[in-house]
Amino acid sequence: MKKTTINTSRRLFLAQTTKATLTVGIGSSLIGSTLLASCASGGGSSSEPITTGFSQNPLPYEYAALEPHIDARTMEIHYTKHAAGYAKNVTDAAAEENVDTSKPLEEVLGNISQYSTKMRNNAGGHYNHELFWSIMSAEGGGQPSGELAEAIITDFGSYEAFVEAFENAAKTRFGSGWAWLVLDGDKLSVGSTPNQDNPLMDVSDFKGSPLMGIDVWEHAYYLNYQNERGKYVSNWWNVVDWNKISERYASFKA
Ligand code: MN3
Repeated sequence: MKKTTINTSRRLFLAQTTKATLTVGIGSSLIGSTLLASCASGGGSSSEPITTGFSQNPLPYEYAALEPHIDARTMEIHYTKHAAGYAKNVTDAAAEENVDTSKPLEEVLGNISQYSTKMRNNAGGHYNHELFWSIMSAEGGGQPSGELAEAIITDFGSYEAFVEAFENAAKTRFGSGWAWLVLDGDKLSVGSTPNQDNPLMDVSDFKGSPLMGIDVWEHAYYLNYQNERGKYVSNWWNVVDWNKISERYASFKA
């Protein structure tokens, strides 16, 4: 309970006095390193900073694991063709643009305006898909708990209001893109980005540290849902791994 009190005080303090200054002062290009620094300081319940590499991680479950909500054929094509393509192309772009691939991909994303369109599309595509696979599970579903659940209620009013806002962001993103739940400063918010952009990019209108994201490109759902994006989005909650999302929240929280 003590911790909740401190967080609330800090939230109010930021909101009332320094939020604007912080937002301007930190600047989007430093989000990645700010996250690393905050994690390295060992604040809160965070353990290891969550970062992303340039190569494709093995899918942590079988292609059929998320059925019936996401079908095996969609998962196989999505992982082995679409996502594998982004992973290959971001590695190629890194070689062409002298990027040190031993460093986190997040550092590139935070300064993406300094790189090529090829880097923007593929660094974003690779990051977004690595996140997407990691926050889904055959044992997913249910609702968040602990500090994340408290933060959702504080910032959205209720879990149900959060779900409505997130689904609305996913359904109203015109064309291809992603909908997100992010931590922006110490506040949660939902929004969406076009194409393979994401909220870590300095060029993005919607910014923050991604806690969860849903792929609303047609390749993510068309075999099973055809044109019914809304149905795919509604069913997606059944495979959302709240434990993983809570880990990300703890990692990003200052
Ligand atoms: Mn995709």
